[in-house]
Amino acid sequence: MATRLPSADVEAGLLAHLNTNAEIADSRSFASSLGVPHKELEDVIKSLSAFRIVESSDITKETWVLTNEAKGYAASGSPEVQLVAAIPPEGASKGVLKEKLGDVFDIGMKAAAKNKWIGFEKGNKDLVLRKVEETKDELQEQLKRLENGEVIADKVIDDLKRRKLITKEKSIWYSLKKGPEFVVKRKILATDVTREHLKSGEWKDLEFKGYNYGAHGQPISVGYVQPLLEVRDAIQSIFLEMGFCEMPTNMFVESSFWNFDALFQPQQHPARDSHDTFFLKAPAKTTQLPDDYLEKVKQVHESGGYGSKGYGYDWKRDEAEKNLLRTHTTAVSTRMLYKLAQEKPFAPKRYYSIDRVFRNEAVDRTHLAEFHQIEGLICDYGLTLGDLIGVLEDFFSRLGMSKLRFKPAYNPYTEPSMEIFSYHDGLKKWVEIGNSGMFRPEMLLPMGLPEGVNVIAWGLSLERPTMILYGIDNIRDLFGPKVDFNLIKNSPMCRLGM
Ligand code: FB9
Repeated sequence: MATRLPSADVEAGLLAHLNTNAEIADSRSFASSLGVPHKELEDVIKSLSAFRIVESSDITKETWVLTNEAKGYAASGSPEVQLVAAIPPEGASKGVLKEKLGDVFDIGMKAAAKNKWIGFEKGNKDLVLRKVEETKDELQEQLKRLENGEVIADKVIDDLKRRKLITKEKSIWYSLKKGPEFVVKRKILATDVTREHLKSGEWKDLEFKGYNYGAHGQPISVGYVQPLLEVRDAIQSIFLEMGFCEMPTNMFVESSFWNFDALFQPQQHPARDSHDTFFLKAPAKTTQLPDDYLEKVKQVHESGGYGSKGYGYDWKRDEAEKNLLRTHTTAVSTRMLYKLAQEKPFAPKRYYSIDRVFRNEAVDRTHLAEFHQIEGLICDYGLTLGDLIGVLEDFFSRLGMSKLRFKPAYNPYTEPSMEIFSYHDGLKKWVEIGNSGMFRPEMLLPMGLPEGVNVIAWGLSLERPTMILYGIDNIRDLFGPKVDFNLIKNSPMCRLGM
C-alpha cells in the first residue's frame, strides 16, 4: 500500500529524477517507483507545471472498470456458479437457495437457467435441480482478466455492459520533462516577513512570492435585495429626482368611498363587485367619512354638476361605507388630493405611490391576487394632455424606455385616458407599460380644488418591469418561498435607464 510521503519529498524525487533523465514517460509507474499514490504526484506535477518548472503532457485512456457488484463476482464467483454450487444433488427449494444466496439468487437463477445448468421436476416449480456436474465460471474469469487490465473481446464487453457489471473510467496520467524554469530544488518563496525572519536576518536573502493581482478575494456572503425592492428603489429615486413626494400607502384596508366613489366610479360599476374586489367581513363598514364632502360626491354621482350630468342613479351611502382591500393606490391619491384641496391657498403638488393593491383575479403567469402599483400624479393649474405626455416621456426615458406610443383608453376617473406602450428592444415588440389620464372634474371639483386646477396621473405595476428586467417568466417566481435564490444572487444590479 503506497505510503504518504510529504509532498516536498515527492517534489524533490521528481526534480532529482528529471535532473538526470530527459523525461518521465509515465507518471503512474514513477509514482509507484516512489511508493506514493498517483494522486499525490499529480498535485506536485500541477504545482510545478504552474511555475513552468516542469512541462507535463496529459495521457488519457478510457478503461472498463468493474462495478462493486462485479468485484464481488470476481472474488466469489458469478451468481450462476454460486447458485449451482449451492444445489445439493437432490435439489433444493427456491426458499432455501434464496436464504443461502440473498440477492445473488435471482440473477443466478436467470443466468443458470439461460445456461441450462438447472431445471425443475414436472409439476414442482419450487425444487431447483442441477443439470450439470461441472460449471466453468467464464464470467469470473473475464472479470478477473479485466481487473488485470487484459484486453477482452468486444462481445464479452457488451455482455458485461448489458449486465451492468462494468463502467467506463477515464484515467489520466502524464509524461513529464524539464520546464523552461526547471530547477533541482524549488526556492520556497516567502509570502510575508515574520518576526523570525527579522530576528534571524534571514529576510535579506529571502525570495518573495509575487502578488497574484488576479486572485479573487474571499467570496463574501452578503444579503441580497429582493428584485422587486431593487426596482422599487430605482423607480423611487426617479420620482424623487423629478420632484415628487411619496404618498402614505400604509393602509391596505380602504373604504369603497375613497377607493371608488370619490373617483366618480359609479356604484354599479363591475369592478365594485366581489368578483374583482376583496370586501371585508369585519370591520365591514367605515364610520369615518367626511359628511359635507360625501354629500357633494353623492350629488355629482346622482345629478352631476360642474358641467357634468352625472350618472343619474340613486347613490347609496352604505355602499360607499363598505370596507375593502384597496384595488389601486389611486385610492390614496384621492385622499391626498382631497386633503390638498382643504389647504388654502392652493399649492401645486407632485405625488407618487408604490405599494400593494389587491384584486380578486385569477392567478396566472403574470397575475396574482395582489401586485404593487406605481402611480404618479401632478396637480396644478392649466395642466394639459400634452403635459401628461411630456411627463410620461420624461419618466419612462429614465426607465430606459424612450420610444413611447399612446392609445386612447377608458377609466371611470380620467378623461381623456391613454394606455402607454413602449418598444422593447430585447423582446422585439411593443409592450403595454401602463395607463394614464386626466382626473375628471366630477372627481376634483367636489373635493374643493380650484377651477382651472387639473391633475394628470399615470400608473403601472412594479412586477411587470421587474419580471422583464430580471428575465423572470412567471410572477410566482418573484414572490414568496419559491423565489429562486440563485437568480437573486446572480442577477446583477438592475441598471435602469441605461
Ligand atoms: O405595468 C405594466 N406594464 C409594464 C410596465 C413596465 C415595464 O417595464 C419593462 C422594463 C421594460 C413592462 C411592462 N402594466 C400595467 C401594463 C400591463 O402589464 C397590464 O396588463 C397589467 N397592468 C396592471 C393592472 O392589471 C390589471 C399593469 C398594472 C396597472 C395597470 C394600470 C394602472 C396601474 C397598474 C394604472 C393607472 C392609472 C391610470 C390613470 C390615473 C392613475 C392611475
